[in-house]
Amino acid sequence: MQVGIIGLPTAGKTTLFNILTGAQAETHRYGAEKKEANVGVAKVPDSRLDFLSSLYNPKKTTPATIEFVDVAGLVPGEARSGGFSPSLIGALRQVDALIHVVRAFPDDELLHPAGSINPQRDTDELAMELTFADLAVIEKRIERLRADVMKKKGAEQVTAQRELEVMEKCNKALENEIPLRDVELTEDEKRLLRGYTFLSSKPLLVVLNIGESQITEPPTVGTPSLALSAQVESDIAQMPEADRAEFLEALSLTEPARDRLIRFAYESLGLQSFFTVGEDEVRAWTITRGDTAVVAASKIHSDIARGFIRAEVVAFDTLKELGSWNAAREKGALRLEGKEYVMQDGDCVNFRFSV
Ligand SMILES: Nc1nc2c(ncn2[C@@H]2O[C@H](COP(=O)(O)OP(=O)(O)O)[C@@H](O)[C@H]2O)c(=O)[nH]1
Ligand SMILES: [Mg+2]
Repeated sequence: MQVGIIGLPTAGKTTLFNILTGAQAETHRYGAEKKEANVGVAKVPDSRLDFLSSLYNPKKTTPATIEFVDVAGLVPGEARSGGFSPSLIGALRQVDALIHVVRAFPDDELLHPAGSINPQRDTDELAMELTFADLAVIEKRIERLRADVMKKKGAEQVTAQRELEVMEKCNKALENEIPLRDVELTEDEKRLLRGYTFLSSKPLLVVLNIGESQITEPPTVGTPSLALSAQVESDIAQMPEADRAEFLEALSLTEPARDRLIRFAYESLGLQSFFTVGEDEVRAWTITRGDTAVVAASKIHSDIARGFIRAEVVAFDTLKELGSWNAAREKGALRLEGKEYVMQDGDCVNFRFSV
């Protein structure tokens, strides 16, 4: 799973990327932003995993992870002159979700590329650029499909006709500035769109990068957003653990934003975790909401999915309450589930399989 971090130069993307991944990629203050992307991995914080680890004391504890890509190269106003650059679009198509970093912090010595600080404008413009990029693809596709509907016969014609209808529905939404993620689609329609990588259909989180003075009263933009000060968060991350509490309190912050942001990204991607436990390893595994037990098994090993017999499942809260796997078994809290069982967030699982 990969989350792209995008936004205008000086928004604080690379600063945020470093906080999330613990990397030390170069931020910039003067001159142009470098064009290469930074890629790094963040561990998904999960107090449940911490608890299980304290319960089992395993040799190894492995958290779920998300990959973040700091995608540079956004130039303001590009949409109006024909869209994102092809290389930027290519990079954005690869990711599963987007974090848009919007600059709200003032700094007279750090020139905003549009000449002024205006978070609402920057938020709206990026949303529009995503919409334009999708419109360009859809308009071309519609032309093609119309021709196919005229030319083709039988089943092929029916298929083309169906796809054309979905495309026209999407086209209409985009023309009304509705991103594709907000368009209601039937399962059939979703299937027809699966091969496309529309940018406005990806989950999008707006992060407002605020100045220290704005922490108590952050500005808002019309869409759901998370306000944090990348500078402050970066200072916290570099500070000895012992000094953090006092520093947070002095700024009226309850916790670093890092963990909250990673969890938010995880959830907005529709992801959830299941756990495997034991003395060797306690581990969180990533699945998508709605995944079945056999899909979960395949994340661990294809053999486990192939030879799947039953999954022994106990909810995290139950395991925590009862204190051990054996206690759960004795109390009858351990369920035996089949391949088609729909996994719940926080399930602790032991797969029985034979190969
Ligand atoms: N005052 C202030 N400066 C920041 C903040 N976040 C980033 N910066 C500074 O803004 C400049 C650009 O940051 P960078 O992360 O390179 O932005 P990018 O161009 O979006 O990757 C750097 O000099 C950062 O130190 C912030 O929250 N407050
Ligand atoms: Mg950068």
